[in-house]
Amino acid sequence: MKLTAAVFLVIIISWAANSALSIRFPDPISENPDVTADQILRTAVFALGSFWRSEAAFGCLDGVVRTAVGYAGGSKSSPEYRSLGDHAECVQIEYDPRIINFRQLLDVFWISHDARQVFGQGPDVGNQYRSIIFTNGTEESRFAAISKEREQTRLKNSVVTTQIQQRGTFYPAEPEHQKFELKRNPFLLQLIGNLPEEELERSSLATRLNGYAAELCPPRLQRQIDAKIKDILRKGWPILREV
Ligand code: MHO
Repeated sequence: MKLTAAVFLVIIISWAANSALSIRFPDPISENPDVTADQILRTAVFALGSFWRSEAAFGCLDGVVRTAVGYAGGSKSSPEYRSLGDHAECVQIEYDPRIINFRQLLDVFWISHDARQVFGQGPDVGNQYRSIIFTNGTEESRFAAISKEREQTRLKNSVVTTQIQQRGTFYPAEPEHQKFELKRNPFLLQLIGNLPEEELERSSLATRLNGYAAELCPPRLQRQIDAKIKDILRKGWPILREV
């Protein structure tokens, strides 16, 4: 069952009341990077509207190790949020190809936005919200083209606006845009030990919780994380190490 806002509030209040005197602020967790796994990781980049949401949409998937938001697809060098020129807001996904593949990421790409929308996405208007699949040439371009055709067939009379582009430079966005959904939730941030920015950006746990905070994890995982959080609160040791 999904944790409702009311339940969440009650938990926070009782947690604060019960443990006001006993909260310990643990040292930040340093995740031991798995070097062998890191070597086989692949990277994908997609543009599908506001990068806050895009990052959250991919964060919960099994096999996604970490995500980052940034700018790509344009020509301006050193883009920034307030002056991104002709770039699009993008999410960069590092994934373990033994667990998830590019085609499965494409499936998530299509269901996470409306590729028919011209010059925007949802309420967000502008060229920076356009839909793009970046590929490394090779078979990724073929998979992208096939999936776009499939989407076009599915949507019949509307035009799928998604562009397929060779991947160029990905410019990481400013820290305040990274894991934005998670950062909106100080309770969750504290639950994982208030990691410093660089650790937060590299953390697989933060990547998942960013999706959880936006309620974009598959329902089974949302429930699983709800249960873990409840359990932690019950035990009174407010730290979450993995989900
Ligand atoms: N609708 C969003 C867009 C943010 S975005 C990262 C807003 O609240 O401004 O472009």
